[in-house]
Amino acid sequence: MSVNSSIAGAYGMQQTMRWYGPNDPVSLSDILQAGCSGLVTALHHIPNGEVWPLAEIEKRKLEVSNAGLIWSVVESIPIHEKIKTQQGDFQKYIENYKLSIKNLASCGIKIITYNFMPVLDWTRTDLAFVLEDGSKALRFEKAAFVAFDLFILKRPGAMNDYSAEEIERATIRFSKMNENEKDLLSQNIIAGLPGSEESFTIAQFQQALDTYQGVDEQQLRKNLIFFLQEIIPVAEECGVKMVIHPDDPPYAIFGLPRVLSTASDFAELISAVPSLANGLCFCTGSFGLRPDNDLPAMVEQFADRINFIHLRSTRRNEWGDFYEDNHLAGDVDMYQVVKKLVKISQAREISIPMRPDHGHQMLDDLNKKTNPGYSAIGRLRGLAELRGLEYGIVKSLED
Ligand code: CS2
Ligand code: MN
Repeated sequence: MSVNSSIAGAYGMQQTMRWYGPNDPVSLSDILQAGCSGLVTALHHIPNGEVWPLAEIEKRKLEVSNAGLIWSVVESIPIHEKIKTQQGDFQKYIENYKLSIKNLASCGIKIITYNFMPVLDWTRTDLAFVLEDGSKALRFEKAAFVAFDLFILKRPGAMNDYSAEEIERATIRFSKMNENEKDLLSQNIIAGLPGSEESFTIAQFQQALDTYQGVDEQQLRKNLIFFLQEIIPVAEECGVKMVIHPDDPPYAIFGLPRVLSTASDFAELISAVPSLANGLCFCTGSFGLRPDNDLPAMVEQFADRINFIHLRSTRRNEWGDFYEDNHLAGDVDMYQVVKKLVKISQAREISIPMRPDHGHQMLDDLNKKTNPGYSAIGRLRGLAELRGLEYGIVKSLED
């Protein structure tokens, strides 16, 4: 039994945080003290594509429960690139994936996150963008990103992907960068952010991009649906909910196709594979980058399939730049989103695991080595604000 409980004992959001395992500078005790009852973690030491062994799952589960927490969600079991492109022995990787699902289910871990982004997981250009209050945030600066693509990576055909204005802004931006800044930019984009299982050199990165020649959006979607047709019956049989995390950012980058950026993208997956085991990780930070994604409406539309929630807010500008703002600030209408989430949880009579998705590096953490986006204090602030918001909403719905 954990010492923390969800808001007022009502159905709503189960408070969780992500933990990267024994090497994470944030401890399980820190997460418990932040007020969490649930934990989100993955076996990052198991190479991408291999089966997660029962013994390793049990070991992690025990470690988590000994700390007074419940391992509520797996984030993520990565999808091998060969499954996304359907090359080589991809069927072997699908079979391995099924075994990992079964092994997790037999240990009682029943929500599994994954994403279907080609080559890169989430992408940012700046991991220490200083905000007015002195805290540091993750940022995506379009001109720097385009400069990397055109002048550092020198991707064939990249010029065709940008407007004359974007190219001009990138050219100016690049001319002002020194060698250190260029190296840091490359590292931020391709060396792998927390949670990504891949890390590349420039040459390796171009090779990885090349494996998508001939895999356009339509083909990638087909490959995702094929994968779901294979694994969802297995998940359903053992009571597991698979939840797909949206693309971040939710539009094409590096000429790679994207298939989970909008409500209609997910609706297509449902019509192809209707089982309720085919679920969604509702990440407001990712979906919220597109003004055409109506987040509260999406909560209603996918009410019976949202089985994991990432709450975070970004602020974008007219140039296509964005940074991660405070959880209750930025472009996301967090009040409306949380209100809808509370309502769907109450209607379903469950508590849906939620984590504050990223936080600012702030206070004492500014002097520590932290995982970008995953420092303790910034996430604690985000979680505390979100908890208060939910509490107020739950109470006012009772009035
Ligand atoms: C990121 C990703 O926005 C996010 O949640 O931190 O690491 C994300 O968790 C994975 O892409 C999910 O598979
Ligand atoms: Mn997320």
